[in-house]
Amino acid sequence: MNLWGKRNDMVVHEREPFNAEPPPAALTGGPAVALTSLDAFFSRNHGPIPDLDPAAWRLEVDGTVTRPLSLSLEELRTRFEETEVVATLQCAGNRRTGLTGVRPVPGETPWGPGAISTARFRGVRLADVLARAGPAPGTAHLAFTGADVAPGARPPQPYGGSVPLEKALGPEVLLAWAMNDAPLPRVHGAPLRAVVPGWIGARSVKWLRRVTARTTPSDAYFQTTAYRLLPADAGPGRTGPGDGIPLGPSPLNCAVLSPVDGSRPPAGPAQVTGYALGGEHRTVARVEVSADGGRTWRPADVDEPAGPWVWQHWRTVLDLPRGEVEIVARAWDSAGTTTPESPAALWNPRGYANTSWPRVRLCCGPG
Ligand SMILES: Nc1nc2c(c(=O)[nH]1)N[C@H]1C(S)=C(S)[C@@H](COP(=O)(O)O)O[C@H]1N2
Ligand SMILES: [Mo]
Repeated sequence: MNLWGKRNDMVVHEREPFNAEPPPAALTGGPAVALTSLDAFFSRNHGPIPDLDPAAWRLEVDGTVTRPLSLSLEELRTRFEETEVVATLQCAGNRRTGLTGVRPVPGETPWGPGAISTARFRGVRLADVLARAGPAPGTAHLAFTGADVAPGARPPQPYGGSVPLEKALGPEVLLAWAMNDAPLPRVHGAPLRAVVPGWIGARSVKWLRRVTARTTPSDAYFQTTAYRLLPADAGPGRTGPGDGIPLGPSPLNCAVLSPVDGSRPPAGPAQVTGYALGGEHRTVARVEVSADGGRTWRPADVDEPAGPWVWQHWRTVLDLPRGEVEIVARAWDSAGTTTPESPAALWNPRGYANTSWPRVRLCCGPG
């Protein structure tokens, strides 16, 4: 069916809004291949995909600035220095199914380990655009507003979110019009999207219309209410604007890509592969894998990071016994932080930030 130019074997959780993740095998690539092809890159949407005319489109830069700007694509391309960043985007809901195994998470997409992908983005630095507009004293946040309207937001509204000024000024934060050397696909935000490496995907706003300098974070539902980590016991009636912890930087995470959960490989030596993503400003320093549910561990070979904002693939060979086998993985980052074992300890009402040890259950037949 090739929805939105994606490969046929995407796991489509929802068609409208379109929410789809690639099968694990599509994220493996060859050794040391960090980039995800455009037809496999996951897609997370909250409303209908806009169809914007690039010739008529303009970016407004407003709010607490001394010179508000209105820029065409051509002006963005010619008046600012072009640059690139290779970035892994990860949805805050990646690996949510590990939490729904503890307790249901009603109303949220049941993402497996594929709500994460990596691309080379090309565009201009947000910091350069902001410098041209001249942020007024007191500016502390930059809010992004997209052209899509999210019917599930309360009230329905354009998708939006913000990042603090100190993050927005980082040279890695781009306004991007190209992805893997191709024009930004419509489903990924054409003609222009924000790319905020190291932060949850929700802050990389697509179909960008407006960048607003503010003294406070964005008022958008997706900043005030969604994408916040609520206490485990917060009932639906007790979750209003401002509740919980607003999610920003992505935490250390790790997943198994092969073998696939529920498969029946032959017993004997098997290649086990996966990815890990360090937290912001950190790399993955160690990954260990177990074939006996976590009693004994083997170190995996971890790829060198292809850049400071990029996931790292890992692999090892484990000897799989016959019968029921549980493969488990855990990771450490360059600051010595490690991933927590228990999904029960991480469960939260919206099912965000599952960083617990991934578990893959297999039934291994005769070799
Ligand atoms: N305008 C707009 N931007 C958006 C979204 C959206 O629904 N609308 N979804 C966000 C979320 S939650 C994620 S995880 C990423 C996904 O980016 P992708 O679809 O390019 O993979 O886009 C973010 N930017
Ligand atoms: Mo997301």
